Amino acid sequence: MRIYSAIQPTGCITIGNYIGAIKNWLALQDDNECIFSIANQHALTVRQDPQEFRARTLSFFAQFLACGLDPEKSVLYVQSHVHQHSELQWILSCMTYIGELDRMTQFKDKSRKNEDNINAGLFTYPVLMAADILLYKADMVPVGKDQKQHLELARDIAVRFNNRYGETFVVPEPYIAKQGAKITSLQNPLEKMSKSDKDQNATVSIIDPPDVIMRKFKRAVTDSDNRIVFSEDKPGISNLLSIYSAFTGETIEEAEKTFEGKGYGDFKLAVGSAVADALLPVQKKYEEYLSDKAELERIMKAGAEKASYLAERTLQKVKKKVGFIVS
Ligand code: ATP
Ligand code: LTN
Repeated sequence: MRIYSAIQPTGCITIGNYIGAIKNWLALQDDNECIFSIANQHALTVRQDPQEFRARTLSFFAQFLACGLDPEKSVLYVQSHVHQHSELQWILSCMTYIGELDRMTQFKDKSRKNEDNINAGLFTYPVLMAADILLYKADMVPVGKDQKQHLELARDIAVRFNNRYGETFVVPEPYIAKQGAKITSLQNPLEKMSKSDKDQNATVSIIDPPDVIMRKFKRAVTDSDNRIVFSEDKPGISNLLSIYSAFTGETIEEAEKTFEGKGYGDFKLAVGSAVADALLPVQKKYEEYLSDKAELERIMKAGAEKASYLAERTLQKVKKKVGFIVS
């Protein structure tokens, strides 16, 4: 199967992104044709300092590799290196209705959070995402729950195009893991853990040093009683159990047993050290990759070449179908 997914280079890669996205990607890359990108054009919908933005893109790419995404198995690239995304986005935006974009909850959320910068890119963001996916004829798109609505729109656009111009696009299926699809903030367990959260204690980055990870878990918000069980009325504890389970491989039920009779304090420390231990080898590799920028850029460029080749084939077909003169 052809798999496509992407992550925006904003903030830092959190354990939410790791559990909800990267961990699933790693499991898929052995038996599928995978394409993963750093969606830096999407990230431009919020203001970016150019120097920081460039450095963060490079850092994200190094983190991809450090997590175990393998350029020999998967196509790994940076979105802006493949111009076909923007070209297809224009064509698809002429087939997307304003009413459809207006219903997107992420647009509403992000508009509320960036009242001084509600730009057109924020509004048409899902069309660019549809272009990303459809360019590569992806069968399946592994994402967290928050992206489900965008994916449904991508499917609608694909079907609409195929109906109007004849079979062109593969209609992609979402792949949302049952567990860990929504890791929540350590400070507000009712909200998703978000890369761009300004509260440093709300998120854990995969490159946070062990002492910082421990401190953040110690401060994590829990609930009033003292039972460590997974349930809807205990969002803080349930979130910590999900994180623990994702990093140790224990099921939620096993983890509940492990912590039976223990207090919240001990539990939070145990979750913190499970996360810190699991991330240590990733952090070591990250430093290695980042210390050789030339090699990093070489891998990036090779990925972009592979991606461009695939993207161009689809784009040529689309251009012909809509009636552009192609050479
Ligand atoms: P931002 O805060 O900048 O919007 P984000 O943390 O939501 O960023 P994205 O770049 O939008 O991260 O998402 C990358 C991938 O990680 C997507 O597949 C998304 O669904 C997944 N993801 C993001 N946050 C979580 C989370 N808290 N739990 C599980 N999966 C998540
Ligand atoms: N919008 C996504 C990131 C993203 C993406 C994609 C995910 C951009 N293009 C294509 C899957 C497929 C996000 O914010 N998580």
